[in-house]
Amino acid sequence: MVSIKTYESDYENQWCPGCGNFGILSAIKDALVKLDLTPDKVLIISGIGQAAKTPHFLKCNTFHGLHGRALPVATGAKMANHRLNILVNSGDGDCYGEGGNHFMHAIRRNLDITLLAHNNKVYGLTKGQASPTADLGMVTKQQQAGVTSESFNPLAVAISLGAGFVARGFAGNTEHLSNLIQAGFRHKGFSLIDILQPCVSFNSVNTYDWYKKRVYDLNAKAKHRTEDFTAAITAARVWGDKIPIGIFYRKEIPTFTDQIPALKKRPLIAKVYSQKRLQALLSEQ
Ligand SMILES: Cc1ncc(C[n+]2csc(CCOP(=O)(O)OP(=O)(O)O)c2C)c(N)n1
Ligand code: SF4
Repeated sequence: MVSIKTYESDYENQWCPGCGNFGILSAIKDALVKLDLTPDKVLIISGIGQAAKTPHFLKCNTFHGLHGRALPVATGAKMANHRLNILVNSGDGDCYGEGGNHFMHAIRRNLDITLLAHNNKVYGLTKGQASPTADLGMVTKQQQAGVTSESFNPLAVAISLGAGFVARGFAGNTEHLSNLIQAGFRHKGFSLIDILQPCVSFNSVNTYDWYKKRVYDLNAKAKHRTEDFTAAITAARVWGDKIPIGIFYRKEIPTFTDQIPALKKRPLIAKVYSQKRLQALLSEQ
């Protein structure tokens, strides 16, 4: 039987005490246990950054890649074995900055994976420079006169690109976040969960208290219809005194691997191939 212990690794964790990543890690473990997934069926992939260290702390199949390149790795892994449940852990810089191009194309392809973007609005590992999601005017050690560019809105971008599952969680509400992760895993196709993650060392604005005063569950009342594209975009643009969390948009669309005939019978890794025929093909060149 799968339990939290099943997923516990013995790597030393050096995240700052109080970092929002701890809440995210707990929610991931809780979700994997509730989904009753054994570690052999799960692959966790990341790029570079504090968020990207998450796979070290989970005992299952893991891959720690290059900065911004978790999604291309996930694409290759899903092609090789489309039966794997793939979770990508990325920072806001890693995912929306360095990896922005891959973010766009993973959505467009509708790769069947769940992406958790730990959004602390800064580059945590490199000591707090503003990231693409930092709000206009935010002061950091590097942006002493305040951020001058508009904040990148990952939810609105994902919805407008046609992503089939778009949600926002909060690291300070692990039960709600675990439910979102479970729903993301169950969704067949690309699921994005952007997670409000306090960075206690380099972001003194978006703290636990700041979020706790503002977040509300978008799905608590039946008013928000997750199949309504316009309502989803409208909700994704709400930011300030009130910040919605929950599922913004949901739609089933054909996945990337489901449309590839060669993957219908079995995963590529289980395919028997003839070395002789391969040699013959290569020698034709
Ligand atoms: C191509 C490349 N550029 C820059 C770096 C340096 N670098 C390492 S971590 C990092 C920031 C990570 O920030 P983010 O993705 O927001 O994650 P966090 O640490 O906040 O979780 C940077 C710029 C790198 N490793 N590779
Ligand atoms: S620097 Fe920020 S993101 Fe990194 S471990 Fe510390 S609190 Fe977490």
